[in-house]
Amino acid sequence: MTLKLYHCTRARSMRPLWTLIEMGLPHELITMPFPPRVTTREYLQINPLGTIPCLIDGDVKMTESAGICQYLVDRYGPSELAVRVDEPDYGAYLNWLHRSDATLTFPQTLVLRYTRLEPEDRRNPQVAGDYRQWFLSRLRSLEKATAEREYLCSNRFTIADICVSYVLVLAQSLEIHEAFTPHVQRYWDHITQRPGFQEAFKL
Ligand SMILES: N[C@@H](CCC(=O)N[C@@H](CS)C(=O)NCC(=O)O)C(=O)O
Repeated sequence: MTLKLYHCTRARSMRPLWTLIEMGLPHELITMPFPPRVTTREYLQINPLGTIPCLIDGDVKMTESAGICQYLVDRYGPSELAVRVDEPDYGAYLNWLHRSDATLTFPQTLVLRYTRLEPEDRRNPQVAGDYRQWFLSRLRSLEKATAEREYLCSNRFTIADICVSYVLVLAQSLEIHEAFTPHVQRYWDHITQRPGFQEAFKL
């Protein structure tokens, strides 16, 4: 059974795509123009939310990017990309996985929506500015973490790095340049040298 991933270039589906590439797992990639809710109406029959990613693995259907990464490493591991329950950083690992989307990507999506996606007359500089600031203050946790270590958990590259680095992909595309504080910038320069990142970034 082939893993099937629905994707839009450089959207949150980049997280599971990068994980699939790092793990060398065979998969079928379906790339759609963004937003699929509008460009690819038939996609709503696969994921009624209209959001990407969507992973299909036999009877399993998943639509949360960090959850899909966790599923892939646990279901198709063992993989060094996962932090095991018996490792000291297991709690930090789960915290970064959830923080990557709930705390760090969420405010960016409001910036995206109110600066670019809405029609001109519905754009809202105040909402965009407030959530830009919200994002930057939440991102201070990453500056602190990367000042102290090369990778976020267990002294190795894991899906926590994949999920959090995607936040920086989005920050770059939204031109939130202040996100790249000194240690975050060094972390980004290092992580983006990975061939897996480069491939997932361009697909
Ligand atoms: N929490 C979900 C959010 C998924 C999501 O909202 N994806 C965005 C793209 S990054 C999307 O599909 N937006 C299109 C839309 O809302 O129509 C995740 O982490 O995968």
